[in-house]
Amino acid sequence: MTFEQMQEQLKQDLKPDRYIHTMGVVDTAVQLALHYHADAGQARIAALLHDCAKYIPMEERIDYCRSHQVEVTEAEEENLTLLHAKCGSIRAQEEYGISDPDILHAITVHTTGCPDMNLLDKIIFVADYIEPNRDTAPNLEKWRKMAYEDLDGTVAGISSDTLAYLKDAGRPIDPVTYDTWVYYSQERK
Ligand code: DGI
Ligand code: FE
Ligand code: FE
Repeated sequence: MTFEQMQEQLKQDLKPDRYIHTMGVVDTAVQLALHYHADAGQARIAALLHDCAKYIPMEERIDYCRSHQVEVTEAEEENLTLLHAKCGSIRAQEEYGISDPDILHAITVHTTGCPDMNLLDKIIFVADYIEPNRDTAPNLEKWRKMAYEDLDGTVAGISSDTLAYLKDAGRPIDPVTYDTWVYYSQERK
């Protein structure tokens, strides 16, 4: 499949707002990849497909993972929203013909992050948060600028804001989200 074919298929898969968000992530991820000398082709595809499972019904997500031998954690069982990341990686393989493990990994970890991410993972994690169509998160302007100066610091900042938001909203925290914050904030001391 060409990028344009994937883009066309994705447009059918997502609601208009989600498609607009996705194209913002594509632009931002490519800019970050060029800036940090990562592979812009990989970044473009990972960004395009990162939310491709967003519409899979919550009640189907666990079975979709298990039937593809993908493990579901306790935190994911309790917060099915989180599973759009792992389901997205499966869907990228099955429906978009992606086999590049780097792209699939970046999709898998895009919501919680994880300790010791590779460059592509961090680019997608950060681009998802700072893309130009997002406007409700705190400190957005700060992270948008910092992303081009200190990518690891930006990962730390974004995970810190996400944890604060989750605590405030009384939503359960996936230990991986917490581990990401610990890893990237300690790395900086
Ligand atoms: O899919 P997007 O909306 O573009 O962005 P995303 O994949 O980063 O998902 C964002 C949502 O995921 C946001 O509402 C915060 C939530 N999230 C991230 N980490 C955790 C979490 N939700 C829970 N309950 N627990 C987490 O640890
Ligand atoms: Fe997402
Ligand atoms: Fe997203």
